[in-house]
Amino acid sequence: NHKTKGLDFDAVVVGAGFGGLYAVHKLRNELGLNVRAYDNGADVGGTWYWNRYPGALSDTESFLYRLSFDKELLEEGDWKHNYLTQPEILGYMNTVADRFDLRRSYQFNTKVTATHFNEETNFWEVTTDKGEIVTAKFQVTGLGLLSATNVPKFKGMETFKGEQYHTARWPSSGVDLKGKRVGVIGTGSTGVQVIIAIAPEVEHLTVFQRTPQYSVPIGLREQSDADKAEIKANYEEIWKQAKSSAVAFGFEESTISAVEVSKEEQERVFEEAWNTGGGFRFMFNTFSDIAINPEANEAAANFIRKKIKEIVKDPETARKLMPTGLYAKRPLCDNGYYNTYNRDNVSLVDVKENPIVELTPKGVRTTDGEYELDVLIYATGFDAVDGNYTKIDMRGRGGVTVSEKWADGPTGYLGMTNTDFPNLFMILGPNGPFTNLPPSIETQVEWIADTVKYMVDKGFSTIEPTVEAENDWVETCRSIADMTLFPKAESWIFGANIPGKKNAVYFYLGGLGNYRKALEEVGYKNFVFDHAMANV
Ligand code: FAD
Ligand code: NA7
Repeated sequence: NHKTKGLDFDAVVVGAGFGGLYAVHKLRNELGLNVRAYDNGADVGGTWYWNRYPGALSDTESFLYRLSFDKELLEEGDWKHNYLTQPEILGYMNTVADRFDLRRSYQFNTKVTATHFNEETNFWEVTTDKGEIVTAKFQVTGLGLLSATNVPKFKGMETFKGEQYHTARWPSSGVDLKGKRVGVIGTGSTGVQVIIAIAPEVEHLTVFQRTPQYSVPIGLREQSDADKAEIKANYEEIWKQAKSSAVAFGFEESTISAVEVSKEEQERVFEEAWNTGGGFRFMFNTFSDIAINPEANEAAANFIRKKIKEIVKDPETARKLMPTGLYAKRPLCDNGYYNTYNRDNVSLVDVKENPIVELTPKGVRTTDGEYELDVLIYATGFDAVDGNYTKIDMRGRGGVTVSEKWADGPTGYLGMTNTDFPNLFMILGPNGPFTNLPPSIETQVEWIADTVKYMVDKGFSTIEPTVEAENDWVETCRSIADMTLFPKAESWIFGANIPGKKNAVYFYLGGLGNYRKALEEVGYKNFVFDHAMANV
């Protein structure tokens, strides 16, 4: 009913993860818009469609790794443990898709390859790898922030005679690892999970570690029906608290400085958090300054190093596993990682000490020898945040490409919009919140839907932020990041994990509560509507 001449759809939505699915629901079911959606996967799920590797588990607790907008959906939610396995989350995404009848708007197995803003019509022209071109007034991208895979380029990769898989491209038919010699490159969140899961199954597991990580127990346990009923009875409060907190992981961030309490008290608090489980909990629920004050950070780091030394029996392996740098990456948690190295069939290769030289037909050659393998697993992470954007030939005003626009690092006003790219709404775009993600995704999709409705009601053709507002927001993100220790640790949070990638501020580290306040306070005052007409 909003169809204009030459306009195929009111909105195109890209992505069928939490973000894309909720966007289709809001725009199509609530606003009554004509929506076309795409995903290059064969079905819904996004992250949880692709990441089928053994051991894949959420590190957000089950009760909070879901959408909150629908009371019945929350009420019907079910889970076994306090964390969710990949099949459980994928099952949940399917429930969401069925409940809101979302699949009928999607074309699956279809990649958006190009999208150009036409300044004469004010429409986006969206091209797919199936050769289709459609026009839409609004474009909502839920391309995923940990979605574009990072596969390092080793010499001789194509000569390896065994099988090679990236964890986020794990075949849905599974991979038979029984009795095989398996190598894993990477010891981030994913590597840690896959290592624990496959160690008991394989004949021998060789872990190629470049940088050791701090990891704490996840605290995996079953949740009784009574526990779940209590959570459900308190959901309103729970979501209110999460959305006004910083990291939205379901606890209050601590306000006590680690350096202002005694060593004994530090130890007690860390021990308690270690026993409770959870990476974000360990970093943010224990003390207020672990991610801020080097001394507090060192106290937490020392505690974890001490645990590694206690758990790992072989002193040389323990030494290699002990990180020496700051505890300032996304805080990991695991279900028995360090203990896995006490198994006879698991060995650790430090590829910082002995770098990988090449892949050979038989396996991996490092500077200290050749490791023969049947299967090599890349747990090497993602080209995070902008990785899927720069893969699309995306052009805004004046034909500027997104790669040109983001030459100094990707930017997004409020994490969602961009000057030069009118009517483009990014879900989890650059400079958005760093949290348990579903509540941030919901916050953004709700803002996007409200904004679209506002435009439709007022009859506006275009919206874009002002240059000043975008620059100020990027500056705000930079200054908040600089108050923390995170920029000093090399990780995907600042683009430091990809060779040649711009080291920039990719997130708003001010917390979800403050982010939501910022959205409320800003209103539309930093946006320009119908820019072209204003300039006539
Ligand atoms: P995604 O779920 O990544 O979906 C994006 C979709 O867009 C993908 O299907 C992709 O193929 C598609 N797409 C991209 N580009 C194109 C294109 N050009 N054309 C067509 N389709 C395209 N977050 C947490 O908060 N807690 C956790 O415990 C947690 N665990 C995680 C574990 C793993 C292993 C990974 C990889 C991520 C985890 N995350 C976690 C982050 C997770 O990505 C988000 O929580 C959330 O799933 C993101 O949803 P999304 O809809 O924004 O993107
Ligand atoms: P991460 O956290 O980026 O971890 C990737 C791992 O792969 C990390 O240990 C890297 O070592 C290692 N890596 C990457 N490239 C290489 C090369 N070339 N050689 C050796 N080792 C390499 O990705 P994850 O998938 O584990 O987690 C990402 C997020 O997704 C996570 O926070 C969850 O939210 C889900 P490095 O540390 O760079 O030395």
